[in-house]
Parts: sequence; C-alpha cells; structure tokens
Amino acid sequence: TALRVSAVAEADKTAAINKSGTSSVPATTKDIENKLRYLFGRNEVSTPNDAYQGTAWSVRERLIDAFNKTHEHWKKEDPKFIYYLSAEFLMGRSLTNTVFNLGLQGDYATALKELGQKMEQVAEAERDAALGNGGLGRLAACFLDSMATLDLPGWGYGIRYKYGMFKQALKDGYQQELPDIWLTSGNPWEVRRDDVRHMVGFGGRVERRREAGGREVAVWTPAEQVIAQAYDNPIPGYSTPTTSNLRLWDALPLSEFDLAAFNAGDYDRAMLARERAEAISAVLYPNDSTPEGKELRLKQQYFFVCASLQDVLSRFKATHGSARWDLLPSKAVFQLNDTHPTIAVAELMRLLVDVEGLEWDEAWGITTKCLNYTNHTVMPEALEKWPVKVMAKMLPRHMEIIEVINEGWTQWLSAHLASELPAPEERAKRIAAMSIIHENPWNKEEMLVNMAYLAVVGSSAVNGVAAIHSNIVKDEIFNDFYKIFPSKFQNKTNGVTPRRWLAWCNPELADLITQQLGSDAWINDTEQLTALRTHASDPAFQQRWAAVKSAKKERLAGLIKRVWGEEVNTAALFDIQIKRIHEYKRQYLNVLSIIWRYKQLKRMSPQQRLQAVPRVCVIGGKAASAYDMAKRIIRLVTAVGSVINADPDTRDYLRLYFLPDYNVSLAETIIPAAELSQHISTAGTEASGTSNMKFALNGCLIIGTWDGANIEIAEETGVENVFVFGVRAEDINGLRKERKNFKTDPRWDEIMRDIEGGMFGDKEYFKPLVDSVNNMKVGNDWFLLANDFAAYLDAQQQVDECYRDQAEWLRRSIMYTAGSGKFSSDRTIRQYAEDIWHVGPCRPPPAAGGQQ
Ligand code: B1H
Repeated sequence: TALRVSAVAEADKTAAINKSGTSSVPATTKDIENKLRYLFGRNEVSTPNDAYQGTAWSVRERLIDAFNKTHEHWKKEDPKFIYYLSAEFLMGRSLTNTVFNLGLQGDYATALKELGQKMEQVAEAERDAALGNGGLGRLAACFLDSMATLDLPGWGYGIRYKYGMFKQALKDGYQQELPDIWLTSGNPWEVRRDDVRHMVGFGGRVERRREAGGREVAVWTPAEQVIAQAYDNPIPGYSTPTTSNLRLWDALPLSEFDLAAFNAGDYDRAMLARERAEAISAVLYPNDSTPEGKELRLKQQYFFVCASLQDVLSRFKATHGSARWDLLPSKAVFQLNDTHPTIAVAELMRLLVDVEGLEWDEAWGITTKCLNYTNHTVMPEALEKWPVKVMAKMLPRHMEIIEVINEGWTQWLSAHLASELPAPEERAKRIAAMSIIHENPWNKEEMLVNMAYLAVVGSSAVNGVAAIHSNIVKDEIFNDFYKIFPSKFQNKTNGVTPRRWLAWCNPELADLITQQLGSDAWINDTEQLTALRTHASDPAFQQRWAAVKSAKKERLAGLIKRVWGEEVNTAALFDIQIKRIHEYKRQYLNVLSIIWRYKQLKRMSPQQRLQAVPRVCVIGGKAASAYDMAKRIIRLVTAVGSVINADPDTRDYLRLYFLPDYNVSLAETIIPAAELSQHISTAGTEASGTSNMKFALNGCLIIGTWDGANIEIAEETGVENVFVFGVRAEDINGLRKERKNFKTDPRWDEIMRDIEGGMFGDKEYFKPLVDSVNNMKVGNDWFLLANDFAAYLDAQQQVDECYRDQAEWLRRSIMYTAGSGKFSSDRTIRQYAEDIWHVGPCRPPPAAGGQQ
C-alpha cells in the first residue's frame, strides 16, 4: 500500500517509483513546468507562487480523473445520495490535502525539490477558500472529507461567493476589515459546468389557473430572474478512489446587459440587472451566530436552495422519469446545515406540487421524508426569523406554501392536543407557541416566519451537535415539539477530519504516532489512537513527543516574530485561544486573567519571578463587522498586549499577542504548537466547538467550562486530565437572575478599576466593556464572567502547577491524542449515514495501475 504520512524523504524513495519500476518524477516535473508555461506563459519556475500554480494545475488533472471515474460509477450504480445543503463551506487550502489524499506526495515533493522548491512553502502560496465564518462552515468541509473517505455517495451544495470571509488587519490595535479577493489568479480546484445552469426567480405574483382535469394550479410569475451557474469542486477521499463533489452556484444575469437601455443610451441602466444578479453570490455575510435579517441574505438562501433542488430533481427525472416521485426518498436525502437552507421545505413542495403536479399530501410525505435538520446554536438571537412581509414580497408562492403548511400543522396540533389540553385557551396558547408563523414579540404589528420551526415540522430528523447541546435542544428550545415527536430528535456529536487536522498539518506528530503504533491505519480508524495510552508515561516516548511539540512551537514563534517583530521564549507555556470573537466565548475573561497574572508578576521580586511559569498567550479571531462589543474586546487584547509585552520587569514571564486574520491555514500552524487551549464559553452557550477537538488531537491540554463537546472530550481523555472550571448549564438561569446581588471577587474589582482608570489607555473606548459586566445599571453580565472569574483563576493556577511537572504534563498531552478517537468526523458521518441518511458506501473500482 502507498505510504501516506511518513516523512517526505521516505516517500521520495518509494512512491516516486511506479508499478513498472520507472520513476514518475521526471514526468511530474515536466508537467509542472508545462502547466506554468502554457497556462501562465512563464518559462521558469522561479518563485513558490510559480511552483504553486504549476503544481496545482498539474494535480488538478489527477483529481478530475478520479472525480470522473467516481461519478461514472455512481451513475451506473444509482445509489441513494446525500445532499449537504449549507450556506458555508470553509475549505481552506486544497493543494496539500489533495496531494496527500490522492497519495501523490512522493511524486510531487520530489518533483518540486528538483525544481528547487519545497512543498511546504509552495503550499503557502495558495489562498484559503474562506467561504464560511467559523465552526459551522468548517464542519461542512470536514464532513465532505469524511463522506468521500467513507465512499458515501454525497455532494455538498452551496454558494460560490466571489468574496469570502473578510481579511482582518490591525490598525493601531483596532480591527480593520479588508475584502477577501480570492479568485483573482484563477482557481485550479473548480470546474465550471457551462451545461449546468438553472433559473431562479424572485418576487412577482401568483395566479390560479384551472387545468384541463379541473385541478387548480398556482402559477408563479417572478418579477426577476437570475441564472445559477454550477462550479464543481472535486473532493478527494483519503485512501480510496472515491472523489466526490462540492457544487457551488454563481449568480449570473439572464442577459449580459439590458440591450434596450443600452440602445437608448442609458448605459447606467443597461448594467443594473447584471449588478443585481451578481450581488447575490458576491459576498459571505460575516456574522458567526447572529443571522443578518437583510433581504439579500434571504435571496442568497433561496438562490442556492432553488438551484440545488432543481439540479437534484432534474437528475432524478433523467433516471427515473417523472412518474415515480414516490421513489425520491429512497434516492435522495438532504441535510439542512442549520436553518440557512430551510426554505428548501417550501421549495421542494413548490417543485413537486406546482411544477410536477403532485397532490399536496403526497408531496408533503415525500418532502418530510427527504429533509433533515441540524441545529447549531441555542442562542435565541441566532434563531432565524423572516418577516412575513419580506418573505411574501420576495417569495410570494413560498409564503403561501408556508401558510398552508402551518394551517395543516396547527390543525393537526389542535386535534393531537385535545386530550392533553382540553381547555380551549390553554390549547390555543400552546398552538400559538408552536406555530411556524407568529407575532414578533417586540413588535406586535409584525408577523414572522420561524425558520427553525419550519425545519422541525418539515424534517424527518432533527439533531444537535454535542450531547449537552442535543439535550438543550430537546428540553428547552424545541421541548414542545420533542414531547410530541420524541424519536425525531437525535444527537450527532461533531467531529473533525484527522487528515487535515493531524496527519497533514502535523506530519511530525503523525510520524511519531505511526512509528509507535506500527502502522498509519489510525488515519482512517482513529479509535486505534487509544493504544497510545499505554505509552503515556513512558519517558522515552514522552521525550520524542516533547521534541515534536518544541519544533512546532519554534515554527509558531517564527510567525509571531514575523507579525510582531518580537522574539518569544519557546520554553514558555504556549496558551492559545483562537475562535470567532463573541461575548459568549469570553475572550474578555481570558484577558482579565492575563491582567491578573501580570499584576501578580509585577508585585513579585525578581527572585520570586524566577519561580513563575513563563507563558506566551495568543488570542486570535475575527469580530463580525457590525459587532461593536467584539471589536472592543479585540482592542482590549492588543492594548493589554502592548503594556505587558513592553514591560521589562515581566516580559520574560508573560506575553500576549493578538494574531490577526485567523483562518483555516493559520489554525493549521497554531494548533500543533499549542500546549494549552481555552474553551471557556458560559456553560450551555457553545453548541459543540470543534477546535477543542483539533487541539486535543494534537496533544494540547484544555482549560474549559462544562460546555459543548468539552464534556465529551473530558470523558474520553479523563476528566482529571482537563482543567475544568465554572458554573454548570443548569444553574445559569438562576445565576442570571441573581447576578446583580453577586458579590464580586476583590481581584475582579481591582482589575475593573484598572481598566476604567486607563491602565491600558483608551479609557472611553473600554468603558462599555467594563459596564457590560460590572455596572448593573448598564449591563447585566449576561455571560456571567464575574461568577466564573475566581474559579478560572484557580484553574489557571493548576495549569501552572501541572506545567512545572513536565512528565505529568506530557503524560496528559499524550492522553489527549489517545482519547481523540471519538472526535473524527468519520465517526460522526457514519452515525449520520446509519441513523439519519440510511445511505451506504459505493466505492468505484481502483484506478488502473494507480494507488489504492
Ligand atoms: C455555529 C452558527 C452560525 N452555530 C448563524 N451557529 C450564522 C449561525 O451567518 N449566520 O447567520 C453563521 C453561523 N455557527 C457553530 O457551529 C457553533 O457555535 C459551534 O459551537 C459548533 O461547533 C459549530 C458546528 O456545529
């Protein structure tokens, strides 16, 4: 079998020789040069960027071969297909992942060496595909990797945003947003399908017509139409010939421009329709967790859902004709990634009833069998609701359909609840609380469509993304629904792909694990990592483990040097918090503890300081552009950092750096270097978290609250190995009520006075931050920072003590990797496939003479 992870030097010797005993390297080298010559008109590979372009366009051909073979096979076999509908796919870079997943690293590493280039540097010339905000979008990307690796027939469907997640820069310590112009030098990882286009309409009116048979049909005449143009992004599985697909839609105008206007000399107007169409797929909304209630956002959602459903139905018709819609649920299953694609409930009904002529009830049976919904958040402000007015104007037929669905639903409810709630007022109250269409509680004039309720009513299965989260889904946010349909509700704890998040981003650790376990089979069977437990206390193994971590820390130190121009002590504890900036994630609490650490160090004598555990703290993450409080938190990090890092008394013991533009690629550098990572959300607020899993996989200890997947990680790793602190989810409501009477810790009071008093400058700018947690007349410390503050400092104390005992620290570090088996997205996807999708593997035959 092909050697996959082991050091490139090893691969050089073996994989570069093909089965006939001849080396394929000269051909690969030539191919890279040719790609550069004929696609870019450049005669020489002289920069890493040249090498990247030549390599990527060369690899693309191998990828497309695998893609075509897979799809030929799937077409022939006609298996049931999974369609993962998501407004976000946070893919990151593709080169390394493609080369490694296809087992081509030997060829390409050697060829590049011959061209005077290093694979690692070449890979860095690629721009991230940042078509997502954070965890939700990255989860979709990990799921695609696992679906292909498990040979599951399945595609992702989404939007080909011209501009992805904004680039973050710092200006004087404040966040600045810059456009993410990622497509300018072409994209070797996509194939434009000029033959795959669908029309998508908006607005207009709905009329009734009688058909010959007397059946009344609704005819929707949209006021505006755009074209959805397909782009396919092949997704290579690991260690299998399967290469699946992510199909993304680009919005194009019906005609290049309005000729009539052009002829009349009205040039501005001639371009208007084009701009309106292109705006739909122009930019990703940069809000992680709070949906944007803008019309354009609803347009984006409908745009990709409508194109994707038409696409699937047209393929279904091509194989099964248009008389057997009853077979659809045995051929297609759709997963709604949060409520963003929930308009699919109404769109599938519209396509089946209005376009294909099915009876309502039959269409409803098919629709609800085909759809499933994953909830990713319990934060009330994050649950999507669209004003009926907006929906009726943009999607008049869908609004009608939702009204009919809701009528049927509430009538059914009324009958169902008759015995449980015989009193009519009681029953009416419950029905109102479960109605898909309801009043806006803040504005009685306005009616809203509750997209989560539409998704629950329109789906077969509803799942949360970690055990605690799924319990909150059942017991709180959808409790009324759960009581009626208990078996509809499931848990599917998230996972991450061990390829990108260990094997490819940390090849040194991967090699060590492979050597220790005697095989690299753990890469697609992460449960095998448990065998590392028996070596956790072995001093020789610990030393090799520590050496890898040190090398990765050196690399991160190099990055800090490039960004901040400062050297850091690589013997210090590397303490990391990287994630979107949000009040509930409590980066602010982290900063408060850093301030306290600084003040303590300041008070010590130089002699005492020698006993302190030195720390390098790193915080990274983007704030949504309109999220004022999050932006202030970033400024607090940089302001505290500049004071601490410049203080000659303490700078040998404590540093704080904000690393700008946190993205997938930066995560791939930071995570392998981390020794302590922070996952400190208020209990009950972080649905799962997925970076916690990536850190654990790379042997990084966790300081965290009893929240999201932290709980399951602690169970797998051993709770005693995790620095757990803070209040529990079940106590939150009571504590919130009592917060104004809570006696804050004197250390907390001191720090609040310091920030207010201008110890870090920017007094005025930080005032709202202080007030939000400390002035009960203004804010209410909704995320209970004060309540958890003392426990957090204690936990940090325990971290220091543990770090002093390196043997114990390393033992724990190994236990984290050993306990990560459960958190492979392969496990998650297997569970979805078995419990929700009912789809099995369908592997194409191996490529002739090729790998695997
Ligand atoms: C998660 C989102 C999200 N939950 C709305 N919800 C968005 C909601 O643009 N929007 O409108 C964008 C994103 N993202 C995250 O999902 C959770 O916070 C994490 O805890 C979880 O790990 C992740 C994947 O399940």
